[in-house]
Amino acid sequence: MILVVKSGGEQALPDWQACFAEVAPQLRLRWWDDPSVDPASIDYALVWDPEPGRLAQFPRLRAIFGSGAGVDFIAADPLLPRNLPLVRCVPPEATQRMGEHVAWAVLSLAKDARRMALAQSRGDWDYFEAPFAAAARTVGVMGLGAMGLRSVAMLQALGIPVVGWSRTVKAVAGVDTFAGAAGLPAFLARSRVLVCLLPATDETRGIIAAPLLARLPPGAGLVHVGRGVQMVLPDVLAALDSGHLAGAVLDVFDPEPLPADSPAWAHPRITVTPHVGSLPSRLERARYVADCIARFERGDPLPNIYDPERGY
Ligand code: NDP
Ligand code: OXD
Repeated sequence: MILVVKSGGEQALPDWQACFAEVAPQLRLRWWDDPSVDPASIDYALVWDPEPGRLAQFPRLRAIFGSGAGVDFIAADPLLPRNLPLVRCVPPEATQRMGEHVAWAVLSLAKDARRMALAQSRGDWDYFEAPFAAAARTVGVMGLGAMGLRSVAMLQALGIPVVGWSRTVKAVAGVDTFAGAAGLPAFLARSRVLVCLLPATDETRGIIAAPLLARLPPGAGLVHVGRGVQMVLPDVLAALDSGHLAGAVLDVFDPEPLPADSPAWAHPRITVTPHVGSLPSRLERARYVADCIARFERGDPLPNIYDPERGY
């Protein structure tokens, strides 16, 4: 069985091969652009951002695996073979790492870690008292899926109150939940820190913009880990500069990498992270994909399948 890979650059192929050799030695891994691979011999593909139209050129392809949890870069292909399952990569380590990132970001806003980092870079003993404990401010999590729910649980474990927002109504222990456009204003009014863990869809594009930010309580924090296209960066900068937002920890941008001349880099209230919210190890992802392939070969259902109707 042949699995072609386009994730992490061609230099990552030996690492992917070593990982799969450990968990699925029967799979033969080839780089996506390897000219010696007959397109008709390819069974599976593991990809992050395939060039549009390429997947449709593999006539025997049986399933497509995203190398991340968000598969928007794959689903954007107008020629994507819609008859094949497109599986999001959500091993346990992915949600764990996201929960850690979200908890770190929320705590760093509460502690004003950005202020401390700037003071340290100046050699300045900038003594200040954090005005509140993290547990005194409710965190609003947008997106109560695999990533959102793990993040909620980890925030709760820190004693931080959480509210949640999703497309459909959800019951989550210990969390007041809101759903859909009708539930958004009440959810935002409760969110002293807003965490975005939404997938990129037509509905969520540009959602983090002035109208939404205006509904947050004054002095709110923002943690963005969804997708860059969801955020109107000039609106976030304006809200920070007016003081309506107190701080932001931003992991995803449009475009990526964040251009060198972006005002976000040097902004005193923004912590920039380079799209590292959750990056499980290749071995963990290989184990997950190998397990999915084994299930698929047995005829068992696959987990975390992208739904083109919902767009995520
Ligand atoms: P899931 O599909 O498991 O969950 C998505 C959640 O978003 C669901 O709760 C869904 O609602 C909600 N949602 C979708 N559309 C809307 C909408 N229009 N309005 C309100 N809620 C909506 O996804 P994951 O949790 O696995 O991942 C979420 C996203 O996180 C990924 O798509 C990706 O963009 C991002 N991500 C970023 C990473 C990083 O490193 N920065 C790493 C991993 C993921 P419902 O429950 O009703 O279906
Ligand atoms: C993902 C990501 O979707 O890393 O997994 O952004």
